[in-house]
Amino acid sequence: SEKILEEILNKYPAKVKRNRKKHIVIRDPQQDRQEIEANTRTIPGIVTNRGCAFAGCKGVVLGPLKDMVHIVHGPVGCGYYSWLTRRNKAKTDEPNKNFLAYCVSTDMQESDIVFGGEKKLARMIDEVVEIFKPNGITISATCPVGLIGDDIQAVARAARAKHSLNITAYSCEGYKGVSQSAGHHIANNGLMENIVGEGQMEEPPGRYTINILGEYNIGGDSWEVERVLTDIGYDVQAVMTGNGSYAKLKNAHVAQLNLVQCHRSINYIADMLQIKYGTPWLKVNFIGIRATIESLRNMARYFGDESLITRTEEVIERELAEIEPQLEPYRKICSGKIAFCFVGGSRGHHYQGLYEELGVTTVLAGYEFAHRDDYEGRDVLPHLKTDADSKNIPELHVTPDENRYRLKIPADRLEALKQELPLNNYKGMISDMTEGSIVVDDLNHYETEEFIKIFKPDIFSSGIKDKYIPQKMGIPTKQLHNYDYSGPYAGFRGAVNFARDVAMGFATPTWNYITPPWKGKPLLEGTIEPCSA
Ligand code: CFM
Ligand code: HCA
Repeated sequence: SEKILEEILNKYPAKVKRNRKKHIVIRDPQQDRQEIEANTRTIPGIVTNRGCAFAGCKGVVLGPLKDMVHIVHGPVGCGYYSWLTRRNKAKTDEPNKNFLAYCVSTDMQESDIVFGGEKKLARMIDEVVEIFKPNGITISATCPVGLIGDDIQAVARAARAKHSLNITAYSCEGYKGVSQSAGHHIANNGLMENIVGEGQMEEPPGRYTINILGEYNIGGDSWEVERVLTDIGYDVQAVMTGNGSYAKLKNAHVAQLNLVQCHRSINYIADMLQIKYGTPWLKVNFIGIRATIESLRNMARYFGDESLITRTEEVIERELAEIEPQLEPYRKICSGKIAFCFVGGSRGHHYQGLYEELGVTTVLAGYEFAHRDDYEGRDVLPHLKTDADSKNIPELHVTPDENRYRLKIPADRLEALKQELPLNNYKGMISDMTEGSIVVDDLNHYETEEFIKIFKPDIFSSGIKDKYIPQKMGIPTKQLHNYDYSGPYAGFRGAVNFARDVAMGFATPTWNYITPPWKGKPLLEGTIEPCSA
């Protein structure tokens, strides 16, 4: 495969080849550690799937908080782009306090760019407070805001004092980083600084109170996870941020354990909650049956209570009895197939286990914008160098809260558990991949086509931006961002939905009928005449 890879890369100019080579790894389990380059600038014009810092901040992390109004300060297109396209679902808890269906933008015009948009933004905040009476407001900056120097932080401070409401601004201009990952970090800092801990609760509401971090309720995933957790006996205080709310998030400090589903988008808050309130975090994965079972067992071991451990096993047994017969027919259709699994910053890893349970082997996987720790594991963190691009994003340094910092379990028990459970740890994607499989960071259009020609996958899972390339090559696709309007895919019942949808992709005869138009009829016709001159 080294040779084939060389052939693919040889089509590039030398400098591009040197760059891209560092972003591609052929898995070799004999090697202790395999390095990959990640979180660096995309080569201009190479056509990849990445988004911007605004998308990561407003679209991903802040947007799902349903009882806040999220103002997009900028041209209206940025507002439209982040208007529920991600399918982060929400149910209303308080009457008239779910604003997710709205797209609220200052709709900057040329005159605002020339003369400044601060006044317009301030007027809009007044209007939003008057019309919606939300529990809070976020303001997210788009590229022009930073370019013209609108001081959205000052506008937010003034509005906060005027309305006595949690109104905060996020300087997440699209260009702030090399991808949406920068926006996650900016949003994490802001939520930690302005919302978490604002609540008055001092004690956890239940015996086993947890937060779920990095779960965005795409297609209803967090509802399926919460159904099982609540049944076992957990109290879910806050979900960050799927179906989430300011009302719940402000008391997230009371949890005794934080679960981390998507490490990439929320690891900053996970670490800060540990430092400030003493709450450890556990890396979980509720995608896939085995991963779900392991996560549930690890949670029960953390709390260490015999009755919780027994209840966990009862629920697992009951759920398996329900889903196993449903999965059987789908497994028959899926077994022996091969997949590509390329998603943003965590699903490229998480879905491999679920595919495997259906008998589908992942031969190529990667992330659009994850960092080296999401590939190589957190052990790599001390070796990461901060470059000019990462220096753009301020680090927020928190300290232990004088009144609220508590050891949730005795320190020696925590240390012992760290040897057994992924507590404050994530081991990344690469170590889970099989020999000879390909790991690609920031995959592009050209490489997509080349890898498809080599591996001829039976299914290509990624997003809206690249799904048409394989489809035109006659290969079924599965969007693993928005789930193609289906879901939930998480937890036990979600696995059945996924199996059904993927099996449907394999079973449909559609793909055999695809003949590209140029194979039927030439797109260009003509004759070559001798040159008369
Ligand atoms: Fe985390 Fe996400 Fe993902 Fe992500 Fe995203 Fe997403 Fe994603 Mo699209 S937070 S990194 S920035 S799991 S929006 S819900 S699907 S790219 S793999
Ligand atoms: C984003 C959001 C996105 C895009 C999905 C896609 C999502 O990156 O801004 O490219 O198909 O999940 O909605 O990742």
